[in-house]
Amino acid sequence: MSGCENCSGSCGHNINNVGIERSLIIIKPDGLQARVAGKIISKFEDAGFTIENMKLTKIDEELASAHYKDHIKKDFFGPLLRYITSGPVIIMVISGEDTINRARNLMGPTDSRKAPKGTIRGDFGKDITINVIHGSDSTESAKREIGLFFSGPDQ
Ligand code: RTP
Ligand code: MG
Repeated sequence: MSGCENCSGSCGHNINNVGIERSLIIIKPDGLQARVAGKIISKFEDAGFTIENMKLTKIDEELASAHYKDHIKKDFFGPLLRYITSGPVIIMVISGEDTINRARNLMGPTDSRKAPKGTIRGDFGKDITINVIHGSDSTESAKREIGLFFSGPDQ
């Protein structure tokens, strides 16, 4: 991976463990509203991921737009922005082997109605927008998103 040789593992990879990756996970507002955050966290722990950081917060429009910048021109951006800023969320950094792929498999596909039972979206999501969880889609995205939500002395 280029550009992070000296990062000491602060980006989406760990220089000491080949295959160890990080992902930024968000339990979206519907997850807290339905009081299933604990069950979702348990699924990550049961799958062997390490929780490296976690906070309860509310995402404002500016941060939501930065996080979902690739979707700004999509027709679902308005509803997405309203949804993700609608209530408290839990944001976590998890790590483990092949984290990006394994976490997204655990989450299930974007459309909760198509997600198999046993996946997080299959068990707790409602539809293609209200889908209870976010997970980084690449190590590059993870690095950017972790920096966005966990930077500065108070984070
Ligand atoms: P995420 O980024 O939240 O982990 O979800 P994802 O990769 O599975 O899906 P993505 O395409 O990145 O979309 C981001 C979020 O936007 C909402 N969405 N609504 N057609 C729609 O109404 C639609 N498509 C996507 C979802 O909340 C999705 O997770
Ligand atoms: Mg995505």
